[in-house]
Amino acid sequence: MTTTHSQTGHTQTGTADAVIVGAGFAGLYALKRLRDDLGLDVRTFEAGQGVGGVWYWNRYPGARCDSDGFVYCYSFSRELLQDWRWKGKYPEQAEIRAYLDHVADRFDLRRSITFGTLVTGAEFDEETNRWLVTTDQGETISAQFLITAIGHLAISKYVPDIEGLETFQGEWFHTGGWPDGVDLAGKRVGVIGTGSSGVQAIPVIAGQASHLTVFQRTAQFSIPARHETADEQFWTEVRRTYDEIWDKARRSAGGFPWEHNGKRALEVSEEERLATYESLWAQGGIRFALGSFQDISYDLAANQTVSDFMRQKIRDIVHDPATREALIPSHPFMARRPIVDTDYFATFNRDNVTLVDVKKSPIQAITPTGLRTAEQDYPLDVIVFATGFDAVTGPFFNMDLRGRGGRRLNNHWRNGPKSYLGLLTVDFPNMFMITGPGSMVGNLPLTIETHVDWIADCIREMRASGKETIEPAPDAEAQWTQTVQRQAERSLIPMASSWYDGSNIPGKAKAYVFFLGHFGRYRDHLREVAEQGHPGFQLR
Ligand code: N01
Repeated sequence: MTTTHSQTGHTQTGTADAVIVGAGFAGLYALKRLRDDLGLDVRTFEAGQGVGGVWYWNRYPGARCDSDGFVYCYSFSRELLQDWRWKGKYPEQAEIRAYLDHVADRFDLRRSITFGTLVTGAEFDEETNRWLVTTDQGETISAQFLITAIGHLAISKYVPDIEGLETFQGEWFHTGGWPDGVDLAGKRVGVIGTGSSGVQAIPVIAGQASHLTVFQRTAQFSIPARHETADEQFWTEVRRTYDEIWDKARRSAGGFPWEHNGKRALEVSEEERLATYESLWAQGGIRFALGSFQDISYDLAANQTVSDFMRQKIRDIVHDPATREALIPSHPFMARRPIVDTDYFATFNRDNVTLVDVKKSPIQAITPTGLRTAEQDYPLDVIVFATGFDAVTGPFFNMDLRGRGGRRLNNHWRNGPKSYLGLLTVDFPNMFMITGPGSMVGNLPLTIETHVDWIADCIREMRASGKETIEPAPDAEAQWTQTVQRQAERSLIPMASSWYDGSNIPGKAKAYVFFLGHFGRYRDHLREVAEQGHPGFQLR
């Protein structure tokens, strides 16, 4: 181990060509590409004791992928696809971890990963053009490239500041950091929050607790998952059509092998419209959001047809009139990230489940024995915070990142995150962000592969041409950041507040965090930028 005193004042304990932060889907694939395909010396640091990233931490009851497993996986290796099959349509959290364990073993990735180690900061040294990356275990690694594979949601759990939480005599947990061995049997449980995590956890907790009280601030749309097991015939078909599936997904709007039907919702008869929604509803899952009419995500009148269809479904399921009305969302479907559930609305027909509308009757305090709203005290043994995350920027700000001239990332992003193409940001040379802010989202494993491949090709070219650093030109970053905002404003996203614009966190700068364009065209654009010699980037 070398020990060097650097320009930045850190005491260096080791070197690498690249440091990767995180060992989830993004970090594992980046490690494979950079180490095995480019031959770089790579160190990966992971805060968890195992691989998985967000899937390592999110172990709440009912945690399950809400995308179809056959495309929620890597596509880079045909052999990997041949030797892995999910048990059913939507893999459970533990199954996804098993998959990522399998990937780590199959490609011998663990020897380059240091587990249980949090990257606490990194500083760019302008004299050496290298990053000095520090960890909570006392390491300071000098590396030319810093790859953030930190995801959008891990490590940045949001627990609202509710008076009295420290006085609570029961147990409380956040869905994003669920410990092993929690037993809810026979307990009075309160769940705060009805986003994707709450909606998945609520039906499962209702089956375990003696009583469940759901504290809902905003009613949500949710699509039935229609989870089912996947048989041999299904997998034979997936393998037979492997190329077709991935080709479609890569060219699609959302990174999935489904497209809208090319029609506008109001150009067809009501009969055809309803038949379209009914058929997709019966299939379930994210396909319902992507596979109907082309204009439901940006045209309010078109959207009204699908939103009303879904509101009626809630009315059909929920028996109690007051509960039913409280569960009807007022914002348009797709103004927030779609949620996929198993028996969510039916859970409110159970005798042991109560819905409390905390918009009408706000939470006032947590007491030693439960939770108090403006109207009533609710005695509880366990409180579950399904209250989300300081998303996207939170995991970055959790580290002390300093670029050129010691400039801090949270200063550069104080009015909202900025990037060029979601990949790099000004004054932070060679800090490649995998699915960073301003990147396209969609089917995340595929977005991750798109980014990692671009980054690996870029590094290969830099090395071949003797360039030491890459960073965006300030005007390219400004323009892209504006494009990201404008694209979101053209959709229905501004009609609801959520983590997509930072408004879920009190005091956070309001800015759209993702590019909400067309996935296939975004991929084409990235490829063109690379082919044209990286216009918009400064290579030195
Ligand atoms: O978090 P959220 P999440 N008082 O921010 C409520 C991914 N994910 O963990 O809507 C009362 O969506 C808040 O209320 P409101 C997925 O990308 C994926 O559920 O702001 N309530 C909301 O109901 C997802 O989008 C999967 O009014 C408060 C909830 O807490 C993302 O993670 C599974 C409150 C937060 O919802 C985040 O989902 C799970 C307060 N003070 C998650 N503060 C799968 O793939 C917040 N809330 C399966």
